[in-house]
Amino acid sequence: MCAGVIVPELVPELQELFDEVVDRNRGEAEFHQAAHEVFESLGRVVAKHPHYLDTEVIRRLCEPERQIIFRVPWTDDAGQVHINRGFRVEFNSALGPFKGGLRFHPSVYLGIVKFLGFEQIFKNALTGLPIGGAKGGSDFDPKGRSDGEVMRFCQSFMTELYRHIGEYTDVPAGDIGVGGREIGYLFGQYKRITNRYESGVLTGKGLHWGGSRVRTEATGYGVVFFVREMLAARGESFEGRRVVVSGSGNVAVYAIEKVQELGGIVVACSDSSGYVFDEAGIDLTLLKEIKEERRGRIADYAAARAGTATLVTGGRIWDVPADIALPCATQNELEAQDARRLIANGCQIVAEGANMPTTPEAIKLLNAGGVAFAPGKAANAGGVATSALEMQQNASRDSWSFEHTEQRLADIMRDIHDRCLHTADEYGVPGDYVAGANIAGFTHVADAMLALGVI
Ligand code: NDP
Ligand code: 2IT
Repeated sequence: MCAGVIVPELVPELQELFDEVVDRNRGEAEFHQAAHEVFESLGRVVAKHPHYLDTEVIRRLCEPERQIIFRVPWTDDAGQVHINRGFRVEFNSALGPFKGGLRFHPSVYLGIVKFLGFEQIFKNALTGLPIGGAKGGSDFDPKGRSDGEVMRFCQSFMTELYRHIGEYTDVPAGDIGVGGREIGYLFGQYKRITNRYESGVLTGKGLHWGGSRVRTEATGYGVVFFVREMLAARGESFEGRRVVVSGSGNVAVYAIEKVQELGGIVVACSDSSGYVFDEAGIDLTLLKEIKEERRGRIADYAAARAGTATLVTGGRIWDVPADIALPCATQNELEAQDARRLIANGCQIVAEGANMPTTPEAIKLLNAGGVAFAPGKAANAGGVATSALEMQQNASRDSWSFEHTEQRLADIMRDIHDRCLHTADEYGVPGDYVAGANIAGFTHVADAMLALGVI
C-alpha cells in the first residue's frame, strides 16, 4: 500500500484473503490497493450472502486466469537494439472474451497491469455487456520516438501477442500511450501474421478500417455523462460550473469537450510536466492541435495563450478552485493534501476519468468532507462500453451513426449511475458510489462464475 494510507479494517475472512493476495503477489502495491478497495465493499455482501465465501469465488477472482510476460526486441532509427517487456494479464472471462486496454509507459510492471486488469473485471461487468476483464502493455516509452520506431515496437509486440488474442478470446484496446496510431500498427501486424481480417480482435480502430464512431470520445464523454447524472440527482446541471481536469490525453481532451458542450467552464488541465490555468476557459481547438496533431506539451499551450493562460510547474492542479474535479491522467495522482484543498475550496464532485487516480486516504477525506465521489470503474466505463459496441458493429459488419452510438453511450452511463445508487441503497450505504460500483460489479461476475462451475 502507499505510505501513510489509512487502511480501514476488513472483516476477518476478507482480511485473510487480502493477506493472501499480498503474499502471493509480492511487491505489487497498486494491485494490493485495488483489491483492498473492493474487499472493503464486500464485507456487506458476504454478511448477507455467505455463499460467496463458502464457494471461494472471491479467492478465484483474485487469481488471473492467465498471465503472459514476453520479450519485445526492436531497433531504433540509429540501428540500436532495445529490449522491453510485454505483458497481458487475462484476468477473468466469465462474462465474455477478455477485454481491456494496453498501456505503453515506462512505469508499467506486473503490479500495474494486474491492478488495471482487476479493476477492469468489475468495470466491464457494470457495463452490462458481454466482456471479461484483462489488461496489458509494456514499459516501452513512446515519448520522443519517431513513427517508424513506434511502428517497429508495435510490430514486435504483436509478433508475440497475436497467439494469445482473438475476437472470441481476448480483445485489447488503447490506454496510456496507446491511441489510434498504435492500434493501427498492432492491427496491421495481426492481420499480416494471421492472414485474417479479424476486425473484432482489437478496438479503438480507425473509422475507415472497422472502428466505431464515438470510441475516441467515449471515455471522456462517458465521465461527463456520469457526472451529469450525479448533478441531476441533486437537481443541478453543468451550466456555469468551474471544472478542473487533470491530464491532456485522450480521456482529458474529450471530457473537456463534453463539459464545454454542456455549459461548464474548464479552467485547468495538465500533463506530467505541469498544469495550465486558463481563467477564460481552455481553448480546446488549440489544445487538440498541440496534443493530437503535434504531440506537444502543455507548456506549448501556455506559450500560445500567453495573454490568458499561466503555466505552473512543480505545483498541484488540485489547488485550482473548482466545483467539479475530474482526475483523468494516472493512478494515485490525487492525494490526501489535494483532497483537503479541494474541500477547502468548495469542490462538490470528484469523478475519476483515470483508473484509481485517487488514493484511499483521499477518498476517505472526500467522503468525510461531503464531496460526492465516483470511482473510475463506474465513471470511466464509457470507453470500454463503446469498445463493446465496436465489437457488436464488427460482428454484424455494420457501422452506426455518431448520434446513435453516442445515445447508446449516454444510456449505458445513466444505467451504471443508477445501478450504483440502487445497489448502495440496497446494501445500506445510500449515496456511496464506491460501494455501489464494487458490489454491483462483483455480484454480476461472481454469479456468472458460480454458474460456470469450478473452472
Ligand atoms: P493518454 O496517454 O492519452 O494521456 C495520458 C495523460 O496523462 C497525459 O496527459 C499524460 O501526460 C498524463 N500522465 C500519464 N502518466 C502520468 C504520470 N505518471 N504522471 C503525470 N501525468 C501522467 O492516456 P489516456 O487519456 O487514454 O488515459 C488516461 C487515464 O484514463 C489512465 O488512467 C487510463 O488507464 C484511463 N482510462 C483510459 C481509457 C481509454 O479509453 N483511453 C478508458 C478508461 C480509463 P504526459 O503526456 O506528460 O505523460
Ligand atoms: O481502462 C479502460 O477501460 C480502457 N483503457 C479501455 C479498455 C477497452 O478495452 O476499451
